[in-house]
Amino acid sequence: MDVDAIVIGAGFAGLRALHTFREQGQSVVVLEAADGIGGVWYFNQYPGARCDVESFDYSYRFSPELEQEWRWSERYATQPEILRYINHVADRFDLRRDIELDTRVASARFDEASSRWRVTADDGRVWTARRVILAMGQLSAPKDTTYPGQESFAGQIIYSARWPKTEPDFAGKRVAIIGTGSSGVQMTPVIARKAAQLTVFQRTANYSIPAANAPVSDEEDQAVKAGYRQRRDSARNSPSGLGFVPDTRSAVDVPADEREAAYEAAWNRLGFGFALTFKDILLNQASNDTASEFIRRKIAAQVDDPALREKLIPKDFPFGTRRPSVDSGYFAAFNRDNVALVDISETPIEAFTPAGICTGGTEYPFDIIIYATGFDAFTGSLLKPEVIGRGGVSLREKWAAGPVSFLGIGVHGFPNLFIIVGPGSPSLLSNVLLSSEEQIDWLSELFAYCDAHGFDSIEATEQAERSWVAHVNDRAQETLYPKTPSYYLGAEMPNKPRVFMPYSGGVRGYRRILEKTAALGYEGLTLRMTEHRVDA
Ligand code: N01
Repeated sequence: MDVDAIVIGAGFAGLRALHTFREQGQSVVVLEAADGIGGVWYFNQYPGARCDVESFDYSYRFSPELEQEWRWSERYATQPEILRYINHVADRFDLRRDIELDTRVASARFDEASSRWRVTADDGRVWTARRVILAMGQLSAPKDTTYPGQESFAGQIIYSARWPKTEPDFAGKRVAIIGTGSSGVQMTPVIARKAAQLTVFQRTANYSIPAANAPVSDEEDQAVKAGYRQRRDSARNSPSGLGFVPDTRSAVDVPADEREAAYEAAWNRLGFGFALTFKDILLNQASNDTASEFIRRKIAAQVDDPALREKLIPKDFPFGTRRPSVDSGYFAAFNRDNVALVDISETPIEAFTPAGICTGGTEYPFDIIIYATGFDAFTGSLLKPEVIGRGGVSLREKWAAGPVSFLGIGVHGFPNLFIIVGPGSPSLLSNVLLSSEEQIDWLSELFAYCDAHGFDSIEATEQAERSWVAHVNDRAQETLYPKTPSYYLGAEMPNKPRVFMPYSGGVRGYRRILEKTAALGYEGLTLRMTEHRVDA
């Protein structure tokens, strides 16, 4: 089958790309490995899963009618509600007819003679297209963590990002959770209420801010819908796409009592936006210390047992330099009689046994063990299929020392291949849904421009790619992020290049660069037509 554009991935970004490019008159097919749409929101069906960006902001902005129709029930939507929303969008915009489910892409190969991409599924089916859009997500390749002896364990082993369709029955069960990132933090209080006994295996204590979740009242719903355009504009013009604009002062220039009051207000309402209480929390160590110290005190106040409290307080890294969590009762869950913590930084997991897990010479018996150990972030999903560009060079080879791109969107040597919210773009340092819509809107204008001018090839120049990578690195060096090993830097996987991957210059700054690029006739891209080339 030959189409104008093949989109890989039917999550939020892939569906938006399908809708927008189809409206433009392109023929589009979306290839999706799963048997349902929704991407990460389809797979991560663990108990307690919910978004930690507010529902009104973590939703599509492209259709004012959709905005007015949809009624969010809670400030932070649960996974089932988000999946219902995604399915509603697919039906409302008649998207399903162009989505191929159960279709895992094995390879995408650029054919230089025809200037077309040839995409092959793992069952041998083939599609060809002028353009390929990679919309596979940044956190959709789960880490396949294993421990010695795992196959001997007699109970059930579950990976949080491949949650079973049949909900496990936790009643009366002894449950282990390994990992205390956002997934572990979200499921802990919920499973604690259901299971007979829950043991959390923590390697690194993380900062977490209360979600301050609440039902959305009719009054709030009406107020947001009356001013939705302004809300969207505020989000687009805020650093992270969440709508929060920081106090323009340095945290250390503010009198201590005023700073404390500002943190208290942010703690009680802002969730993820806490990091934006002052402009330099992620830029200046002394400012960050004030925020980190405040959060440590808040965590301490939630945990009754002094020894446990000590273990749960993050100590060795500045707040926000690893992705903080947003929780609904995580720390308080450890005050329950049926919840225990094992600090595996002190006593690493040695092995699984038929009965459970062995650490520090002690065997802990379990019926269910849950891995919440995260993902091969940013590049894991993009490098799973074999993507071969000009001259037979693969994306894996090209990115062997870390991902390089122009604007996070295009890669030199890979004409007409475009990445949505990939490394080199604000992606995981932003409201990802907003960032993906921003890029898709920009791409649709680029496609219209090229079609109008007869350009059939779009490719990042080598020089533009080099400059962009340098710029991404320069911006990162202005921040505290590089101080801490995190998945932003590739530290979550052994042998992964240590390169800071997301763009830390903010969604507004990034959008201005996109706009400037377009205004300059897509400077940095080689736009080519069959007979002659135009180097912009
Ligand atoms: O994964 P993580 P996650 N043995 O990488 C530990 C998004 N998200 O699935 O830090 C034992 O954050 C690891 O320890 P350490 C969000 O962007 C969003 O929780 O490597 N432990 C860490 O504690 C989030 O940041 C939402 O020392 C091992 C944990 O497992 C991202 O997804 C909800 C281990 C992994 O934490 C990923 O979150 C959920 C091992 N071998 C997720 N390997 C919402 O929007 C790793 N760990 C709500």
